[in-house]
Amino acid sequence: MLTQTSAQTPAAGSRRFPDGFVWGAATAAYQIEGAVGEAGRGRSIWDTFSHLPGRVRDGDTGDVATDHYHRTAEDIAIMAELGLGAYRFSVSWPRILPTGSGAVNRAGLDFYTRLVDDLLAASITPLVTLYHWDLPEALQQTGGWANRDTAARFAEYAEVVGAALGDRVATITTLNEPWCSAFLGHAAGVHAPGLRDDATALAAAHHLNLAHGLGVAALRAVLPATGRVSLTLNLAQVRGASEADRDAVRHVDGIANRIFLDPVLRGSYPADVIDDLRHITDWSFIQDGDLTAISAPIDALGINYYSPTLVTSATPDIVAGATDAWVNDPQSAPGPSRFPGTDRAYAVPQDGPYTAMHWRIEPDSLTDLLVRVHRDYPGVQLMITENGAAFDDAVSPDGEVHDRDRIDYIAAHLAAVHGAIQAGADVRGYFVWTLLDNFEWAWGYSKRFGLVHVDFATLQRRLKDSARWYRDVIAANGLPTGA
Ligand code: IFM
Repeated sequence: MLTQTSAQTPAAGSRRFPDGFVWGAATAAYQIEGAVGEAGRGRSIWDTFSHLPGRVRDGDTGDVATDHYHRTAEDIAIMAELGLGAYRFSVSWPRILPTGSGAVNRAGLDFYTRLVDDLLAASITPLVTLYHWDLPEALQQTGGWANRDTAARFAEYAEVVGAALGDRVATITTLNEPWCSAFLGHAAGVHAPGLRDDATALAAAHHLNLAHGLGVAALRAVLPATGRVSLTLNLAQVRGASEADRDAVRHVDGIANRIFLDPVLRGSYPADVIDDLRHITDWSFIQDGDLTAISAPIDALGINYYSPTLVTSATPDIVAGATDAWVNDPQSAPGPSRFPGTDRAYAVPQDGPYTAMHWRIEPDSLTDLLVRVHRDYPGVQLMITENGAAFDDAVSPDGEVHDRDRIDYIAAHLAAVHGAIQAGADVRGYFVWTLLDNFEWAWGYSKRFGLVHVDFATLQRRLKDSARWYRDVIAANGLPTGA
């Protein structure tokens, strides 16, 4: 295995975070809200996809989810009890614009207006993500992200939300994890809209980048001067299984990371990525002016990290256990998953320890990733907008959820973030994924990531041990001695 130097993490007891460090938790609309047919909300591609037979484990859907839509007061009270400084949630595009564009659904906007006001009243800073995968179904009918026009529709939506909430929201994030939208949705087919076409996936990736850029411009036009705009990427920390796998590492880093980072933060697509994938696309969907729009300055980059990625150039038949590429990827869902062009690289099964997603636990990779992004893309503030773990939590006979493994996971990753800050990375905040157990996409309700246990039969909430532990971390602005 290629080894990388990890920044040294400091001794336990010295892990206080900088003053002003933001402590939060994150969620996403379709994963928690439920109420899919209420108050004028339109259909999203996840409503459609989750109702298709065989696409989501056990036939689960987000129809009810955690019923957060009706339980916002209870959920905000939980956040306040934990002492969260900030709450990152996503707005459901089809609640605001039921057919993706045109007339605004006032009731949808009112829901988020109340949510923002109630958070502020509880002294919790709201951070809004505009797109966490729930594209209005009507826009899918006109091609979805494969259609360039969808980027323009996104900018209209960004303007509506920015104008309504931008005076009270700290940061508006355009997209969450466009890698997932483009590649899990259009190449692997394991996320909505469930397509398997590499050329379409690459067009979708570009149109998502364009949507981000047009969205930034639309937001800047309506936000106050203090308004902050960001993008969240799920970046992969890629390593090779052997010294011979350097080209596989370069290739996968290109299509996992640099295909999003470079246009946004450098104003160009990486030449090697363009070359690697010419056999799939001629890239003619990139038009004059697109890269100028995409590289509009942002105020922060959100990074979501769960697990490292190990790759090889060897063909799968000679790598025991290797499958069609990416089955080990942190964001992948059950079944075969792949990147476009991964005939050059395959994911290699990694040793444990694992979370319940079978994702290897390796906190040092987070330090390395943050230091690398800080080095290669200097000048942009970083936030960990998602980090956390699913485990097979159970309610104990004493009525509590003793999730020591989640505490250990978060503690180790916070130490890794602290190490990155010590090494110079400009990391301003950390958001646990996630507040509540919820609808984990193609895994349905079978995977529990929450600080708060949800009984999906009764919808009762119950703080896990990790929630109380996180409350103490926030209060101390750092890890307790020995954590
Ligand atoms: O649940 C997801 C979230 O929606 C996006 N990032 C990864 C999480 C865990 O898979």
